Amino acid sequence: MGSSGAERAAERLLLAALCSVCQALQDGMLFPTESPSREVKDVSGLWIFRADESPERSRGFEQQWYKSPLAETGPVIDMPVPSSYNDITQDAQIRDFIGWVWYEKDVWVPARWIQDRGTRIVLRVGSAHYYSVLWVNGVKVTEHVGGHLPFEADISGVLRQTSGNQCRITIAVNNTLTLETLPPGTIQYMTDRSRYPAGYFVQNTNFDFFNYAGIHRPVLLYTTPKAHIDDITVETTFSDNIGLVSFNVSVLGSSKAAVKVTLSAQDGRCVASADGSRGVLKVTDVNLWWPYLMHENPAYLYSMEVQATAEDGQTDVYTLPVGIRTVKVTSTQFLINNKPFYFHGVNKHEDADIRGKGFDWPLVVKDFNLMKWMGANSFRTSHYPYAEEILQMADRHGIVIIDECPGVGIKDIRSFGNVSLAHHLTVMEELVRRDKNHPSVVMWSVANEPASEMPPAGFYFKELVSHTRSLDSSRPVTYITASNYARDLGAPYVDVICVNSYFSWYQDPGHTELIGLQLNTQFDNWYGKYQKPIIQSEYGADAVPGLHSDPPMMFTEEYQKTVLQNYHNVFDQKRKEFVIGELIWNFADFMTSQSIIRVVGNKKGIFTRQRQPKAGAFLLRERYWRIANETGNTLFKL
Ligand code: GCB
Repeated sequence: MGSSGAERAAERLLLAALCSVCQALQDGMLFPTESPSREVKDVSGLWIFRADESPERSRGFEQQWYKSPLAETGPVIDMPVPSSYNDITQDAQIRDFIGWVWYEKDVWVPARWIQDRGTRIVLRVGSAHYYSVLWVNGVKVTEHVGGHLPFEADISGVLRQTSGNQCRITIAVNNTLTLETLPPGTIQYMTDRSRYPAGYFVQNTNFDFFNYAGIHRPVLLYTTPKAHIDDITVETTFSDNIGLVSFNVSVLGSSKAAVKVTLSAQDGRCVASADGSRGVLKVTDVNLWWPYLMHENPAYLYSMEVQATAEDGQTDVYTLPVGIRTVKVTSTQFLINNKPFYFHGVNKHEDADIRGKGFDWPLVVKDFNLMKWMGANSFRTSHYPYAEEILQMADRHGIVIIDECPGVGIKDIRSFGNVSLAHHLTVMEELVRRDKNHPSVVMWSVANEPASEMPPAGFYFKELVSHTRSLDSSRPVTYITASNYARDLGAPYVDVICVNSYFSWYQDPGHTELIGLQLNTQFDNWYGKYQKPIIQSEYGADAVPGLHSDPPMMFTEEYQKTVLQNYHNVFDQKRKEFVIGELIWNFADFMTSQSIIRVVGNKKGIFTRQRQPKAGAFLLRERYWRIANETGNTLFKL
């Protein structure tokens, strides 16, 4: 790539795409499900792929690779979807590739979809990192900025105008990060010709995970009737034994659709119904949605069926799981259903061998089994929104979520400007639009460890937090901080203080005896200044599995355990006061970029990357089950 070709291309695309995202936000983003009026066809699987290795990464656009089958314009390789492309081949150039890559798949669209003009056909990508452009049969149908949220396009017209049932889907994806993307990054050209060849560049980032790229979540085709349910918003509360579900349904394609809403219990019994697109359902003898280990019958979900019947008699049906629960924050507590909730959980990553950040059901189910095994009642989606399927699992298992946007590594003052802020607000809109109806989501996190001591951070976070609250007033808002409390400019705006610290690791390495003092000081400083409840949102130590020493030394399993124990002693004191949670960093080892402080990735997992326990996992298991029995409303057996 010559001078700043990739950057310029990325920036041009960013601006164009932001406009289309703003418009798209007027529409909903309901998870595609089947119903009597809707069909879903998963077109994930084996796709073909080519990285554009031209110096400017622009050959694909110049030669219009989307116009004809990709195999006709050059060599292609097999590429699974969903998956990151980085670890699939034996080629380090593909692993570390920066720029445009091209994916293509031919699919058949059922003839009845095309013939029935009352059917709307939508192409949806669960997520692709970072910029994406989509074509169907050579016609551009949409583009999207941002690596962790879904995007979709109505392709009915294109399919009907082009070649009928055959559908060639082309997706170009670019992982170039700029100062204004989330997360931010920069491309650096190396100009010393005695050390680097002409055109040599690297991508610099300030976050500690590998910048996996590609189509990370399923690609779906789905149908709705032309007049269709576009979005549903529910908010829940209760009083004594009466649950209240307020709903708002938006219908597109008909201005006079008749909407009917029915709420059913788990045994199929209808417990409430209403006519109209807005209203409140009353549920007597309500079964509340409780977190795992807080109640003997956690994660109770009702089923809300929405029917919209248009003037022509066509009915669209969409069913949404609904958990009835409340969330409140006081100066010392986090309340779920008016009862104190203590977060004993984990921070995760979407990360695994071979597939990178690609969605994978076996991995998701294994991770939930491990979380439940260890007695974790919560996790944070560090450092970006996770797949919707994961949130659905959390709803069904009662695992509480702090839902984080990809605002990680915001360290450069140029990333606090207006363009960055506008994009950050848009990403929060996309995130809230997607995740607002999940009972498991109890708090929004707008960023992780930004340089919140820089002067623009005050204005930036004030805007960001208040905008997020205006999108959803039913949940608290936070961001995760690592900075010195006295210099933090964003903390006045958040509802809960979330602090990361690594005493005896990044500070005073080897000195676990200092943890008690330093952690107490940390908590007292933050609480003294803000009088808000505090979550220890990260703490931990690297442990290379199988490495042992006694007395403990850094990188051994014993050292990781000792760090944890020292933190726990303080948590046990402070949770009687204002500490409302502890989230270990990290659930599992994960891949990072290569550096002298990472031994094939970050090893702070209490499980290995292959999900086998280290000694720390057993320690946390004992602890979490004990805490559950102390703080839950019932007794649980380990
Ligand atoms: C942090 C970051 C996290 C890192 C972790 C570490 O503070 O939030 O992304 O991976 O520390 O292990 O350094």
